[in-house]
Amino acid sequence: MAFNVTHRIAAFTFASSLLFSSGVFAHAHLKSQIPAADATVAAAEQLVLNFSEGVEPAFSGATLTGADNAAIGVGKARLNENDNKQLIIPLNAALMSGDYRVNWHVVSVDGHKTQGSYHFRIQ
Ligand SMILES: [Cu+2]
Repeated sequence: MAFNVTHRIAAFTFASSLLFSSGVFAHAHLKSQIPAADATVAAAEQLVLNFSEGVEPAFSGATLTGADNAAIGVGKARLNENDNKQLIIPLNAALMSGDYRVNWHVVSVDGHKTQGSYHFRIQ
C-alpha cells in the first residue's frame, strides 16, 4: 500500500514537471523594470516593464497602488514600438514620496497569461 502511494506521487510529480517545463519557455516573465523592484528612486515618469517574450498590449497592463492600498491612476499600457517585449505604462501625475506596488498582467504573443507584482519607493 505504502509503496503504491509513493509510486503514484512520483508519477504525478514527473507529469507535473513535464507540463511545467514545456510551458515555461513560452510564457512572458518579467525580467527587469524601471523603477526597479525594491528600488528607492527620486522620481518616476512612467513604468517600464521588460518581459522575456513579446506581449499583447491590448491584453496587458498594470495597476499601481500607494499608501493604504489606494489606487493611483495610470495611463493605458503601450509597447515600445521597437521592442514588443517592453511594456510602457505612463503615469497620470508625478508620484509623491512613499511606497508603491505595481500589479502587472500580460498576455504573451503565444496567448499565455502571466501576472505578478513588485514594490518600489519614491524618495
Ligand atoms: Cu506561454
